[in-house]
Amino acid sequence: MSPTLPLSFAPLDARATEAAAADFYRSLSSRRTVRDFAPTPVPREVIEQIVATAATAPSGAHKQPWHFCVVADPAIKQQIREAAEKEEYENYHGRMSAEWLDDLKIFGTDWQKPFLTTAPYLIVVFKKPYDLGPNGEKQKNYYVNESVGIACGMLIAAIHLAGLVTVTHTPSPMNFLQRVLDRPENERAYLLLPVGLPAAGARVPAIERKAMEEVLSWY
Ligand code: IYR
Repeated sequence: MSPTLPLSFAPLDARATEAAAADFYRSLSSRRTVRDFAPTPVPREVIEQIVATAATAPSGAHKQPWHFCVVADPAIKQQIREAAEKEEYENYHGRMSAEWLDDLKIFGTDWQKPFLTTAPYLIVVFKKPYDLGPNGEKQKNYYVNESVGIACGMLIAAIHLAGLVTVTHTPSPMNFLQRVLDRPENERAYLLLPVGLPAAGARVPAIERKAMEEVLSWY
């Protein structure tokens, strides 16, 4: 039997549980995806704290199959923007279906991605389908998409609760990120999150979330 520890757990009474759940809902429900960033600097410590929070996510066999690259260097941001816009140009001019383009109309997106250079940081999340052992041998990871997806959800919540904004950007294909950031062969770019403060006067689409009865069924 491997070693165990007593669980550190602070129980809440029923009323405190209800209040805590409601407070957390209120905090997260004000989150909006933002595409217009202010160039205002954000302390590195805040970003480090946010990434530390994401890295507390549960993962298959506790393999923690993620790596977070934070890009603050303007030259590297510019390189990423150029490569992403090249791919997005192709997406918007033939690779995406008419139905897809129609679904995106309300967001007003196009192939240009100025947020990749205006946001003070780009967090590029990599997934690791396998780890490399001391002799370069492949060590399998499990439920990698689920694990990294959960970590990204926690990252987005941490960004929001720190008073910052982001957009979940998935330039497609995004393998150029592995090359630009010179990442090892066992890492695959998973998600790109520009992080910072919203531009003055930033606007967001007038859209609503689904009603509870559409998203929840009790049995
Ligand atoms: N990746 C493209 C297109 C795009 C796709 C979806 I689905 C969105 O919700 C938003 C955009 C882009 O970033 O413009």
